[in-house]
Amino acid sequence: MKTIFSPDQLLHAPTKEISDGKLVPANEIPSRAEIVLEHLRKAQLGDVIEPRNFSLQPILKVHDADYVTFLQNFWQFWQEAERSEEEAIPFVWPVHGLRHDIVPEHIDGKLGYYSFDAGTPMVAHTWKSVRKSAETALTGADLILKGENSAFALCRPPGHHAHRRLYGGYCFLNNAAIAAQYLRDNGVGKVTIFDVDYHHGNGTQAIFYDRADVQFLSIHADPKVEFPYFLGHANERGLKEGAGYNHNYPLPHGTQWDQWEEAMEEACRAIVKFAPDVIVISLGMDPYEKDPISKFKLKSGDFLKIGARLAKLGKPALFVMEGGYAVGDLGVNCTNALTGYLDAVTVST
Ligand code: 6XA
Ligand code: ZN
Repeated sequence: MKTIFSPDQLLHAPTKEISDGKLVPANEIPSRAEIVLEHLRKAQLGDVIEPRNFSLQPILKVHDADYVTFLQNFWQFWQEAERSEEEAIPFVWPVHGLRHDIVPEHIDGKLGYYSFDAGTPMVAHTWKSVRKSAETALTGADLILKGENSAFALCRPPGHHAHRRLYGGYCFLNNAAIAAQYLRDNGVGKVTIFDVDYHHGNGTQAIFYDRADVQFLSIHADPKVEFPYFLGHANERGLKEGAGYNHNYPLPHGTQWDQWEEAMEEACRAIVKFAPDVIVISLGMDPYEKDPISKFKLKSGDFLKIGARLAKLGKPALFVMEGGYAVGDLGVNCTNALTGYLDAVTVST
């Protein structure tokens, strides 16, 4: 399986974030990608290649142009506003009852308008990294289009919380959604996005909520008690043509493999029924028992089982990395998911 990654994805390097009501050291840090690379190389998973350049067009199929322009020019606005801080954090949002139809001119208004949390700092090179991360996912999609059975897009920064015009949860561009849309635009009939990250993929859900050509399924911590809090309940089933194509499996804090696996089996039945041509896996390693910001209890070996079960679906698979912050074990867990997949594919063919 080829891995796609660009060193430019390391340039976004925030040092802090707001969490638990205080400034704490950032969790979504460049070393996450480095440790994954190191372990994939050790396991000889396959070649590591750089993403190719894309125009903005495939990104603009998923994100609104004014939002992309904001991300692209943000650091210039920040400097023009004579802000000396090296990390920009929003603090005011157009929540219930406030207007969304006028984009503020002021930098703090813009920051709040295009975000949904205070835990996602922007820094000088954020745009460069997030664009490359999206191009990493697109290059993975290209490999699948060229006939590869699987590919691993080592996306960092992650993407599944990003909406059409909102960033948050460490995500700016929705890498999995951009790849899925690109597959659709290049002749793939039906795409499933299966999100196994600990957190609900609210952005991906919202992007495809009224569509029947892209199925979305997510196994995650119950939003009643976990970020992102405001989306991810079981009764969100899709709208209009998309009714019935959205599946959420919220689980309680403390969930261990047996319960997680039951949800995965239910999700797999829905995937088989949908019969996609390609599966995009939003691969988060944060359901892991030692993850510092999560409360599920999956063990390193369980990621092998996740990979093997995905292989049994028998469809081309594009893995797109999302979360996972137990940096010491992240490389092992990610490699387990991918080798679990490859070993099972080898057995069944
Ligand atoms: C709140 C938690 C952000 C979650 C990020 C994540 N600061 N999403 O891992 O999948
Ligand atoms: Zn997560």
